[in-house]
Amino acid sequence: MAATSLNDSPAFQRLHARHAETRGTTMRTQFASEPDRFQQFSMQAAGLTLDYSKNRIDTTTLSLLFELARERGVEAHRNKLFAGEKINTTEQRAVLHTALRAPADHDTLRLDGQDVGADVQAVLMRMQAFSEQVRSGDWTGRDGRAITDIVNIGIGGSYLGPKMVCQALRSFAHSRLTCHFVSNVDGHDLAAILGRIDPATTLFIIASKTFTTAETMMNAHSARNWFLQSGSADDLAKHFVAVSTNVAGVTAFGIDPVNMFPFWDWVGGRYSIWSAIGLSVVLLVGFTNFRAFLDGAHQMDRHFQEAPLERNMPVLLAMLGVWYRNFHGSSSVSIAPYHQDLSQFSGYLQQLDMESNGKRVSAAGEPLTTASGPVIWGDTGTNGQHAYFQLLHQGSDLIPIDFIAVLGASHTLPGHHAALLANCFAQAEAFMRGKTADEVRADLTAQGLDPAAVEALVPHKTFPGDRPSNMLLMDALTPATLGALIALYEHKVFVQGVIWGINSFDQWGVELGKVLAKNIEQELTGMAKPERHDSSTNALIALASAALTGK
Ligand code: G6Q
Repeated sequence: MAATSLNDSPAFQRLHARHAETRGTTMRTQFASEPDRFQQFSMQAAGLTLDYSKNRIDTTTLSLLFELARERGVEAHRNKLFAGEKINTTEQRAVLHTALRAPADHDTLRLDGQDVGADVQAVLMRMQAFSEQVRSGDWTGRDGRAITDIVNIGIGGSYLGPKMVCQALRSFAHSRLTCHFVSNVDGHDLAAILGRIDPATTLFIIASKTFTTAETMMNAHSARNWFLQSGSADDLAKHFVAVSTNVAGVTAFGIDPVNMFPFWDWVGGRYSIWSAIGLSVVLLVGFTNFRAFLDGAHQMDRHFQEAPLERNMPVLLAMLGVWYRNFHGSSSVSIAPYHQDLSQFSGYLQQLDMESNGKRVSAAGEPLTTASGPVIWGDTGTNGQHAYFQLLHQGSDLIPIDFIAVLGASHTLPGHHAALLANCFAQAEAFMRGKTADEVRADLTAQGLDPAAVEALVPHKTFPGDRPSNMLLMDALTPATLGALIALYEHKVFVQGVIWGINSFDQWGVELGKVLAKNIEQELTGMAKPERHDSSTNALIALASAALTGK
């Protein structure tokens, strides 16, 4: 990462000055005076169109943002990422999710003696063969019937990606197969699914990179116990497979390594959908579609590697985000997909972005002197409109929004898609334009309200506008465009990590609570004597102990 602090970067200082200079300029006036703003501030890559014209930018601000990207060494860091350098320095790991989606004939990479490309292709071939057996019905359960239900047991990166992608590609799903996802250690999660499935036609995928994650192990053991209530241990092999890097752990659990799909420590959990962690996706939509998904991401990788920073979609998105985070004080970004099949997308991005860039020290361990990763949140756009969009339009914070819209629908219900897109575009327009007090006054007067009533309502019905948004468009939601969309955000997050000087690939912040939970669980179950915690934690443990033990 860049050695100097971000604050000391000359471009960063100039951007502060630029922010002050442009304070009085609104997007509304810019659109009025720059008729080709869309042409100037939109671009295409890997099947995606990005309209970034509704941002508080002009060419001068943008060139300063690219200057900052260069000063922070974005190009050099990008090259290190693709070259397999161990840029996850706290874990001494390479970060090679891009190698998972490279085509078979791509230049291969050697990492610590491993032929990365060959290993990736070998696992993909196994996933293909297995998925073809399950999908054709040749892989049968214990009584000879074909598999109907797939239950992916995993959490975090071993859950969010497969769940989001299975949902996003549901129009490509095999008609006999349903995928379920269990992540929560809360038994209500697993119990609800076990109540709906037939063990004889269910395939469990135990998805865990480490195969030690407490929630996943507890759910996996409970699923196996449930299965054994009606079946024999000899049948386990037909119904349990694993995705992991831990052969010993998988074997100890009782899954034959033949039924284990491996990946490697250079695949971070939140970047693992492209690996065998995507097995549920392959089963649901088939290998050809999964390959198209990888290819879409690879197209975005190539664009990210090859396009100059000024025409580089992930870099653009990243630098716009930096502009709002570091110069406008925006502490969150709202994601608004206008497609029901992308209803899990914001949750997926939440992990990708917040686990990667939610850090307050630099890669070198120094405290950061500027703000870093924002809060990522959102829901499908239409639902958000009827809930929190109020705050986005008229609240006191400036929250940039990423709209995601799909021009074609995969259903044939008349009218719906035009209504959906109209809402999406109208919202983006409303955020940009706002509604002035004079416009409100004119409207209310035309409706016949008396002047006193008009003036009482004006402040409430005025919209400040000048609220920035990006619009990401694709012709259709396909495996390829979905792959490109995810890769776009991965690289955006990477670039922002470089600007802030942090290691985007570790996640130490999730560890402390895990350790404390282990201790408290022992206390709750009577395996250990209650420790001296603070008075709040002591009281909570006492209440829960009483409820759990009935004493
Ligand atoms: C992601 C994180 C984390 C991880 C889960 C599950 O980047 O590392 O979300 O994916 O903790 O870990 P396992 O796959 O090892 O069970």
